[in-house]
Amino acid sequence: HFNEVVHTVPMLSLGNVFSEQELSDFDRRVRDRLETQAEVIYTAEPKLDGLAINLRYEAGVLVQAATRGDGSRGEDVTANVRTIRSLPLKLQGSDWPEVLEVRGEIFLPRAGFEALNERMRLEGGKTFVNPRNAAAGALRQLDPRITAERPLAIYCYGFGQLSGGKLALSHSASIARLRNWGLPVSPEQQTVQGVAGCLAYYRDIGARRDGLDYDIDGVVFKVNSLAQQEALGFVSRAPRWAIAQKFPAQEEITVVEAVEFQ
Ligand code: D41
Repeated sequence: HFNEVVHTVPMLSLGNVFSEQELSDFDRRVRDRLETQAEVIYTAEPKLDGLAINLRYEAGVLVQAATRGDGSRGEDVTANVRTIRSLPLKLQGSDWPEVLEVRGEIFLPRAGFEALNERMRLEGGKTFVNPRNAAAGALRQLDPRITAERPLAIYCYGFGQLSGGKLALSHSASIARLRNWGLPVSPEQQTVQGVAGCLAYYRDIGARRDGLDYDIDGVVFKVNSLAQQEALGFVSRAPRWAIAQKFPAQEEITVVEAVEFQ
């Protein structure tokens, strides 16, 4: 029911680590490839548990929004994404490139999720298991009026096609330009120094996780210098300059009450 969109620049995936040792190994590989002993500057941000999207602005106007799909082809969900209140249909200012593709994560804040499930219960409908499923359902509605009733949000964190080349010399400065154009970016994004800075950030966000108004499943670190990003390049479909450090899976004890054989 949705038209296919071929991504002009493929949407990459993100490598994962699950321990301090693996993060340290990642940082070591980065410094070996860059042939530097100096500490690398990284950007750090929460890893939102949502849906990756590509937004295409032409002459400052949102003309297309496509899901990540398999990274090469996604689905055209423009009409639904246009209902996201915090997302500008027209960028502020005038210094944006003619073609600006921005990548981000669409998510449903916890408060909106609770309100939506409450409404679903009252209407006698099905409730959603978690905010991510509810966000995915909202994005796949054929009637954008239904999507508009679900309070979706988005934070932008990356780039696709850009006419006229890069926006700045660093990732953090590029993100700052998005913020100036009115695009929503994570207020939790910071630059940190070396693996020690990454681990301190991971612990701080981990401690504050339950107080955030959205679900996260880890943190993402990106080499801040775009020159260093270019020197590092990619392996298969993932950049060598970025990594997600995941939180341990949340475990609960439960009781098996019955087993029904069929
Ligand atoms: O919050 C996220 N889920 C997130 C996903 C993030 N903060 N940054 C990301 N950065 C990238 C690159 C480094 C490729 C620009 C990502 C993703 N990718 C990503 N999301 C889904 C697949 C890849």
